Amino acid sequence: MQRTLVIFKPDCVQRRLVGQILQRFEAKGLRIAALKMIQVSKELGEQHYAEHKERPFFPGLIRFITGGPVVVAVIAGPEAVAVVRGMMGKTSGIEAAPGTIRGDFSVSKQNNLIHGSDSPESAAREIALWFQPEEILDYDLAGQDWVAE
Ligand code: PCG
Repeated sequence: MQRTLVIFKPDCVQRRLVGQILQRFEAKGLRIAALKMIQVSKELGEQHYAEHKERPFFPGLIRFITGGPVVVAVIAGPEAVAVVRGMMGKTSGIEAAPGTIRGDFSVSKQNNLIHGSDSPESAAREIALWFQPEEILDYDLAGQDWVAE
């Protein structure tokens, strides 16, 4: 069982797509291990996107991610990082394949609805940044054996 961090970005909340997209992860067979809505501070946004600090789009990205509430989740399951990345599609909604979340709902490189950790190492760093350990729950799901052996 692997964990990944998913952010339902401000555009996702404003467009009322959180439920629909979260449903895709549940239907896939992944599980919600943690979930909350927060207003992202400038400090948290800058920490989360630290690797993009030198990019020209960084100031706009921070304005975007702090521009309204987000829903943030820890999603767990077999190979959860890669599975969620695949379901999200390419960064740009213009390039993302139909059938992926961004391919189905976005036409933007920045306003691409969700973020998912890009590696298990990033997932560990990002989960520790956004959640306290006690906010992440490990629990049994009835019928789990029918989802993943
Ligand atoms: P995410 O959260 O997966 O990782 C970095 C984010 O920066 C990305 O999604 C986009 O929201 C944003 N981003 C990446 N590339 C560009 C770009 O070229 N222009 C703009 N405006 N935003 C970008």
